[in-house]
Amino acid sequence: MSTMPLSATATVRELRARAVRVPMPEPHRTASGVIAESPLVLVDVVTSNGVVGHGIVFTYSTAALAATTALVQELAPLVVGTELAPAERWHALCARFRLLGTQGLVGMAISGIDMALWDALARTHGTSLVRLLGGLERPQRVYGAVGYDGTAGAARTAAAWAARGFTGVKAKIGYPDVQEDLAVVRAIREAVGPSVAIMVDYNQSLTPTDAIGRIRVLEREDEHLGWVEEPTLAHDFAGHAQVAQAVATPIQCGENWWGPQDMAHAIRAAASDVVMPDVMKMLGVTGWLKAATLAEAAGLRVSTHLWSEVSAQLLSLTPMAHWLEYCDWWNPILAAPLRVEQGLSRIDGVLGTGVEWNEAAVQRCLA
Ligand code: SMN
Ligand code: MG
Repeated sequence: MSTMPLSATATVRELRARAVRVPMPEPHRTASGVIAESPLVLVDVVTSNGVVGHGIVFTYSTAALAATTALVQELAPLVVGTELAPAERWHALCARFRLLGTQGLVGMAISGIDMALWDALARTHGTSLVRLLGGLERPQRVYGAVGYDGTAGAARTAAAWAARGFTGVKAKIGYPDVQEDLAVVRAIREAVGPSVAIMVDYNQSLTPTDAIGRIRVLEREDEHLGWVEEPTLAHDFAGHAQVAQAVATPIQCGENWWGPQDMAHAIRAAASDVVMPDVMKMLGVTGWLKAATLAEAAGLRVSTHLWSEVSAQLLSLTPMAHWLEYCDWWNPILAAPLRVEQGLSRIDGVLGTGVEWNEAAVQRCLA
């Protein structure tokens, strides 16, 4: 493919949405439920100069897959025929849904479209998203996920990440007793050695009071956890602030905040010491960039959630970049999954957001 700009301007000719169910080799367990497969809406925008941009919507539950796919498709009349201008389209789509609201499926549909539009724009200019936005490819530290799999399972997974050169791991905890949380952290430390960062994720499973009690027990240990994630309900900003005030370990939130406005409210409430906005729930690339600006102004370090390919581009552009969450669940349907070398993301030479389908695999996973 030529790297010459095809044309400075283009219009959107077509919007397509397809539902796939991508199996996971192993289910991912958390204190708040199990993910055994990835229900995804694959969004394609085709431009007037023949460029195709791609976006991914993750519906978490298969129950939401058909409805979200239909919703993306229903938005076609608001996108097809417009100039390829993602930020402009984002504002138009958000304004169109002011009365219904942009949380939930509507926001997810807007996100998928927004990601596909940015991807198409970067590809139209023959470059990557980060370069389109004026940045450079900065390698980011990545961490690997460790499921709610007990001490032996957690230690095994953590050791595998460390053996691959990852310098951080994040474990799901929130076991029936805090002593089990502690045992998992100890087992992971034993398995990864002294220099790998350990983060933990309660996935909203505790009350603020229980969270303070548990984190204090974890802090009695000679172990400095990188962060404690979502100890209580994601939208209990006051509860999170109470926990953050009471403990020394940084509190991490963001994956469940809907759009930059939620981010602003959470920051105002001092709900989180570090933040990890999710590119889908932030309403796409456009929303995520606004969120990162809010974090920068508030002096908060920024990590990402899932969407490794797009997120590696976005963190590259973020001066407060902290950690990139590595997620390989969607690799089976990607033509070129994110490259990680010696624990760092590598995006040099990537076109657009880097999301491109392995079409044969997509065909096998169609829902
Ligand atoms: C998470 C993400 C996606 C599904 C389940 C759990 C998680 C994370 O909380 O931090 O990656
Ligand atoms: Mg989490």
